[in-house]
Amino acid sequence: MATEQSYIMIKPDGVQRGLVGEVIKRFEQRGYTLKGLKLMNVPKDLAEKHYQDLSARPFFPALVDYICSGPVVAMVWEGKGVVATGRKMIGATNPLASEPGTIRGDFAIEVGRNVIHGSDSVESAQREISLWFPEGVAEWTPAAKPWIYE
Ligand code: IDP
Ligand code: MG
Repeated sequence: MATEQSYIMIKPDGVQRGLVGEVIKRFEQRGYTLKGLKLMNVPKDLAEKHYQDLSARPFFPALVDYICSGPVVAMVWEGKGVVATGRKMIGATNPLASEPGTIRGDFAIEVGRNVIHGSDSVESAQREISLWFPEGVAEWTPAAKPWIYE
């Protein structure tokens, strides 16, 4: 199995609204493996680095303020196809365009309060994981692995 990882982050609105357990439940139940997890307040420079590709966009200052407005839950999830599948589970950037059944489609309305982040490619995931987890992540193999992968 490829050890593909994705950086998944519950944004401050998701934490404030009590959606931490719901999000974790969905990734766990799909069969993905939690490799890193922490609740943290986000320093402004970290938010700016995370969203550096969007720095020229008019909504960038509001986006940074949003991410720094309360604690986030930073996570690393691992498993086959977790980057692309994680994006599908999260739904479209604009929650009004997110399908019901996705996290944003079930729990959000506005793009500036869309509950969750997920890496958009394996390369982005590697960059984001080293940014948010410079200390590294946990090493373990779930006992259920042979019941999830053939
Ligand atoms: P993504 O989170 O679905 O990958 P990106 O285009 O990478 O979407 O944008 C990052 C985040 O910036 C979005 O999740 C959303 O919170 C915010 N954002 C994106 N577009 C807009 C916008 O047009 N107005 C306000 N916020 C936006
Ligand atoms: Mg993105």
